[in-house]
Amino acid sequence: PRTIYLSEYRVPAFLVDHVDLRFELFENGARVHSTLTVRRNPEYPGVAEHLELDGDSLKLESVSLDGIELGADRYQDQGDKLVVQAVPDKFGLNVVTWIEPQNNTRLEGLYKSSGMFCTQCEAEGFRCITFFPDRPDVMARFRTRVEADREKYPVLLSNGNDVDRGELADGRHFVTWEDPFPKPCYLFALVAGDLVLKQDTFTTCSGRDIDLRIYVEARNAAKCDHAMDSLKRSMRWDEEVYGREYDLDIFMIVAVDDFNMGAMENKGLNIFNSSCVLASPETAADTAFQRIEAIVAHEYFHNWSGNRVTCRDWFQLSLKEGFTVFRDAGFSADMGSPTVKRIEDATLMRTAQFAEDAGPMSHPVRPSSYMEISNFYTLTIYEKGAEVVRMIHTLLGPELFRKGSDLYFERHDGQAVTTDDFVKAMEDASGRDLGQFRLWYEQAGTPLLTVRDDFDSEAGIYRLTIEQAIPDSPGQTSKNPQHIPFALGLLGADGTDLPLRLFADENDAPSERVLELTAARHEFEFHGLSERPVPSLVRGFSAPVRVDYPWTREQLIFLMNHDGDGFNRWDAGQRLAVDVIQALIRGDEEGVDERLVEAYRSLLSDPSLDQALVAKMLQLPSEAYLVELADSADAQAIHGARTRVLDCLAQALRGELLECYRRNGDDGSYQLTPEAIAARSLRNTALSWLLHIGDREACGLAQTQFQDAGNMTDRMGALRALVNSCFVTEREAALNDFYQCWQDDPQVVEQWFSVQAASLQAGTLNHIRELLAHPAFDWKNPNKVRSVIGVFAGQNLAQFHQADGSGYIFLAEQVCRLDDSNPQIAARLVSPLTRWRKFAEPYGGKMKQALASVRDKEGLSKDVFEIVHKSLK
Ligand code: HT7
Ligand code: ZN
Repeated sequence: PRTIYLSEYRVPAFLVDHVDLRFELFENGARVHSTLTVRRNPEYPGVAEHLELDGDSLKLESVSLDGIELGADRYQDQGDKLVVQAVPDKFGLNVVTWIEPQNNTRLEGLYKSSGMFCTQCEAEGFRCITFFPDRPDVMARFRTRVEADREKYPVLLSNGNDVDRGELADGRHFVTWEDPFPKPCYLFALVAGDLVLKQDTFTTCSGRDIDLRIYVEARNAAKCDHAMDSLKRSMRWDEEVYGREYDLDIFMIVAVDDFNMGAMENKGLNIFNSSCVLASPETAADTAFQRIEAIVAHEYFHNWSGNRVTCRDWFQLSLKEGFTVFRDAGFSADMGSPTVKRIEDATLMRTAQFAEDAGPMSHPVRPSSYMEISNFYTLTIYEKGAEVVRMIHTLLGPELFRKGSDLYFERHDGQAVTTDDFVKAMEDASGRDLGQFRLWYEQAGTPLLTVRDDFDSEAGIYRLTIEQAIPDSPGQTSKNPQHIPFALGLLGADGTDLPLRLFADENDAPSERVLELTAARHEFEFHGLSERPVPSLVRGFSAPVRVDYPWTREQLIFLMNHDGDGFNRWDAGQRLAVDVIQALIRGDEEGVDERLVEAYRSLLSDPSLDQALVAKMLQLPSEAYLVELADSADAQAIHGARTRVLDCLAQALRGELLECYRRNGDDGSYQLTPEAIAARSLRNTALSWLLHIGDREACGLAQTQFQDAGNMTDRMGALRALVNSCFVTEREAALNDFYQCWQDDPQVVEQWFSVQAASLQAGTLNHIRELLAHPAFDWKNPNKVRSVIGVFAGQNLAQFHQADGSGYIFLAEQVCRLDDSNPQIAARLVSPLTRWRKFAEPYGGKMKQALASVRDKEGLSKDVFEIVHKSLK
């Protein structure tokens, strides 16, 4: 496969002003008539004689130019390109293609899912529908006529407004849609199916009524309320916080069962993975409700950050994704607990993005090359991209940031632009120089900050030295220091924040500062201190960096109890637990430090603490995070040490856990407030810890909870605790019961698969193979594949990392199998193996072997090829 470079970017030779599409949808295929209004791009350097259009898996039927059908000597169908020779400066081009959506298992372009037609065009799916300049800087107005059998497909949708509809011969009908906003073809969408409609209205800040529509299969009609409410909240929030009003008269969401990702922001017609839109308290857990709210918001926010202002090329993907994740994070923080949201985001960064940034696929937020763009929908583009925008927000402050975003939207409305244009708007609006800051977009790798301090008690000066180093990554060495906002607090012995005086005579010094690191080494002095303070570093995870500071366990316990920053209270608890677990792994300590037990005892027994924060603090660092922190990870040793800590905590705190369980009992109502979510989290954590140590009484509580639960959070909490316990009969009974009850609901069956695939007890390789053979498993459905294979390889450390390598061979087999039907999913699934360098022997070597077996598969897709080859380099 060919590598594409950012440095090769050229403006398009031809522009398309208008696209007229007509889809004839049949059971054995679809005919697509496309008429393009094309003109030469005056900005293109030189003269292009031929028009080149992208295509993929298309059967070309005819080509006409200005109404005259062209002979085969006037164009070449090269499969991935249609070259039309010697074209005039301005012309109409009509192309007719035949495609087979019913056989499209890649789920790119036009495909069928549960009997309905739907599309996925980002990033390069439109070329699977018709020949077109499939690049985001070609923006056109679309008019789309969809024709299909009326009975089978009563609902026919596309972008924009429906402008015409009518009957056709043979029981067929049509609807025509017109989108007034020019857009790149990746935002095109079409849906045809037998769907029911849930409708609502939103009145915008300027008083326009927007028709909100969610289309789902009839059986899901009762599961749309949460998505609809989330949508309305998002629309209001974007008006209030960013001044962004919705622009069309209709906003539609469609739920689709087979979908490669979470959702897609097509203009006016968002298409969602069913699991990211459908929810009821009986069928979806709190995490699903929160995810749905965040994804609905994310896709809605794209209407401005992505659609009105889009990307010039796919190297700029983070322009829309990073900014939109930043926006949806702000929304979620405002809708729930900001501290909890920050903890969740930082956890994802530190566990998974840092790992990606240190691995073979490491790439900058704005990459400079790729083979397959689908492989670049990564945590780096999304999450690190959002952190980069967040740092701009921190450096500028909320007012100047808002000025910058207003300027960005105003200046670039209707354009396809770059991350640099975004930074420039921020600079121009604020007057700040973000020259060095741009390195965050260009350099890959996670900066390591080494922090050391000393206290001069005579002078009352506390000195902090901070050194930054950015590790080498593929193709990048000797990196330059980056511009890092470093939020700092200093705690006195009584636990209060001390004033941070940078000068001896500074009055009214703040108790928190954002230090700006720009050099490889900085030294800061804080004056007027009568005692050695305890530092609270990188508060709120003010930058996506690693911090090396020699905290003592006493300091960490002190911060856990007193830090004024909730995030850092949580962080101190995590660091303490990591330290204890790592000491066990190294064999430096024989037992679990009593101080950890006592710290957890205080958390459990003090109801006056913020319970949402306590619920997070009680979660031990995940195995994945411990792997990420290790130099050479021994998977079984990590699992063993963490399990020992859990055992010890559960044994020592049995009374407190039972009390916590009772205190947080279900009051029968289902609310999504941070308090209610925290209560459910606490009672289910208590239950799982108690079952972890085989507590009989808790097993009874779990069985009762499982039977009586009024919501899926509690039912699943009980099921998970039972499935991970030693109570084999009870576990089997609950699993069978659950399946019998929910077998007709695909989203619930996915949860049933996941809970088993993640389980230490139930998730053995043999059992995973049984799940793959289960009648409810479907190889063509990405959610099912993810819920069994993805969860097993990504979340079941102890069972996946078997010393004989059987878990790796299993994964390699499944990746090869999926590579033929759905390369995007195969490429995502292979990722656990790419981390082979991180693991100690015998794991690392066997992971590498499994990866090599994938490399040697015949006819490997470009998607998997890129990942595997880069990982083996
Ligand atoms: N912008 C959307 C990306 C997306 C996608 C990309 C590749 C293959 C399939 C896909 N489905 C959706 C999702 C988003 O970030 O909003
Ligand atoms: Zn997005």
